Formats: sequence, structure tokens, C-alpha cells
Amino acid sequence: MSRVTTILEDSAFVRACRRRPVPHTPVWFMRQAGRSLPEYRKIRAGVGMLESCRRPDLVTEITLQPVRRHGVDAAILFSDIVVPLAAAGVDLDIVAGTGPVVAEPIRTAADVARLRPLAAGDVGYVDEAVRLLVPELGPIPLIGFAGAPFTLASYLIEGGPSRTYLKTKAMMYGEPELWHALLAKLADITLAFLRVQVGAGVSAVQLFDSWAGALSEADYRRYVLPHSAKVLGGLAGAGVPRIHFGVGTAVLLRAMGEAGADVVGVDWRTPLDEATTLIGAEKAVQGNLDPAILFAPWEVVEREARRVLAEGKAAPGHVFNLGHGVMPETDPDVLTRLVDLVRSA
Ligand code: 1CP
Repeated sequence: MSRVTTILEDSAFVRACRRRPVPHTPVWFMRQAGRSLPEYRKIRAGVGMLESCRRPDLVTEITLQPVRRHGVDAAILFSDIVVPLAAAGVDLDIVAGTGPVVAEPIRTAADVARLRPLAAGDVGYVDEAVRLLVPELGPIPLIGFAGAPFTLASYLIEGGPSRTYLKTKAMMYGEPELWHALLAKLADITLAFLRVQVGAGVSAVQLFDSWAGALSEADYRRYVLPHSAKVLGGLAGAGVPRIHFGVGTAVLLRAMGEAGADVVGVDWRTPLDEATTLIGAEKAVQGNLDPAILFAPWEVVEREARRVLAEGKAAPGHVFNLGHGVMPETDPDVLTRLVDLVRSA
């Protein structure tokens, strides 16, 4: 399917991703769509999470809500990292208060063999939602996203959220061939999902490897990096900036930068100037205010936001964000005030 629009190259967000001069530091928030907004809870009442991801009218409205309310510099598509897995036939649900739950976890060679590729037609509703959103958003770029192979594998193997990734690591260390076969299939699904979004007109993509921080650098390089690099490299010709993000990745930042992204997302544990030393001057950074700071008095929020902005000056490009997603209990007015602060700093 042909690309319907051009990347919004002149936006502050895309310029920062490309390490070009910006009129102000662009700002958006991971998990800005949903959770903390009353208008989100209202529109989602009685509609399951997966069902809402499959309804372009709801996706459009929920994606636009934080743009209207906060005036952020980018929108992120309302969806979830497990949407393409469900579309490829995996029996799963997103359970309120828990997250993704997989009915039959993937543990054996037969399970891996059953995982089928994603066809563009499997996620026609995502294509449609992006095509509705791009004209609605006008000058505001839309970020598409997907889960990275490791983080997706962790849900499929564990069967749901985990703190230890025991079963995931048991397969990784114990059955490396099966592991690589699974991650290769997930890389193909992720790439297909991102290509649909790029084809429909998103201006950037973010690859969420939220849980990669559970690994050492050596294991990340051996078991994960080649698969994420395949996804990011597969989009090299697409022209959109690629953001690569994980949590607890202080020891992985250099390797994550090598996987092929234009922008590396940094959680709150590593100051952006230190992160830039590790990642190098060839990449922009995104981050990295601790989401918990938004629960402190405004003077603290302001001081810490100014610190992040100052540290971000060491990078050749900086997209202001939190170090991870907005917590559901966050006061939306604090987010709006933070956007105003960053844009006028
Ligand atoms: O009913 C609800 O409101 C469920 C809460 C919810 C929402 C709003 C989930 C369940 N997913 C989402 C949307 C979502 N998920 C977005 C929307 C756009 C935005 O950011 O505003 C995005 C980008 C995601 C991506 C996602 N899903 C990630 C990667 C980002 C991150 O936060 O690290 C992960 C790990 C998931 C899995 C997931 N889905 C939902 C939950 C609660 C979780 C995490 C579960 C766990 O702790 O393992």
C-alpha cells in the first residue's frame, strides 16, 4: 500500500530526532494516551482494551485526547504491543489491572512452529486509524510503535507480566536455537506491524524493548540485539526516525544504539549527558524525567525538568519525555504545566 503522506520534517519533534536545530525542545509522554485522563476513562467505559484498539474511531479519539489537552509535540498511536500478536492468531487478552495474558504460553518447538506471520490485512484497523489520524493531527507528528522481540517473547513465554523472566531466560539459555527461532518470527511480525503504520503515514516509530534491562550486555548482544537490529534495519529505507527504548538499560545503552535507531530512549536512572557519552554523537536521546517526580510539589518538578533539559543539551538532539510511562494516578494538570515549561524553556 502506498504511503499517503510525507513525514512532518519541519516539526520540532522530527527535527530533534534528526539532530537538527529546534525552535524549542519537543515534548511528549510515553503512555500519554489513556490511563491518567478522565476523558479516556469515560470513552473506554465498558469497552475492552483489545476491542478499543480495533476500533479506528476510538483509537483516533484516544490518540487525540492528550494532544488537545496538553499541547504535546507528538501523538502516539493508541494501541498495544500485543495487538499484532493477537492479530496473528495468538489467543491473548489485555486484562485490566494486569496487562497482557496469554492463554497458551509458547514454551516448545511445536508452540513456536504454530506462530504465524502477520499479514497487513490482519491489522487493517490500524492502517485505517493512522489514515484517519494524520489529517486530524495536521502539523503534529504521529508516532507509530511496536514491541521489540525480547519484550514480546517475555509475555508469550511467561504467559503474562513477570518480574523475574525465569521461563523466558530458561528458554534463552537452555534452548538457544528455539529462542532464536522464536525471536526471528517475532522480529518479522514486529517489522510487518511497523510497516503498516509507516505505509499509513506515521512520522516516526518507537520500538519498545521495555524489559531488555533484565539482561547483561553480553547476553543482550548474543540473544536479542540481532533480532531488534533486523527490525530497525528493515525500516532504514522508510525514512522515518526510529526510536529505541527500554527500562533499566544503563549497561545496554551503547548496544541499543548499535541496533540501528536514530534516537535512544533513556530511563531516569542515567543522566542524559552520561547516556550521550555512551551512545555517541550520532544519535539523539529521548527522556528522562522520573514519572514519580510528577507526584512531588511543582518546585521539585520544575527543578528536575530543568535539570533534564540542561543535561539533554549534551546530546546532539533531545526529545523531552519521562523515563518510562505516565502513571495512571498522575494529575493531568501537572503534565500540561510540564509541557508549557519545556516548550518555553
Ligand atoms: O484498560 C486499560 O486502559 C489498560 C491499560 C493499557 C493501556 C492504556 C495497556 C495494558 N496498554 C495500553 C496502551 C499502550 N500500551 C500504549 C498506548 C499509547 C501510549 O503510550 O499512550 C503503548 C505505547 C503501549 C505499549 C506497551 N504495552 C508496552 C511498552 C511500553 C511500556 O510501558 O513499557 C508494554 C510493556 C505493554 C504491555 C502492557 N499493556 C498493558 C499493560 C498494563 C502492560 C504492562 C504489563 C506489565 O507490567 O508487564
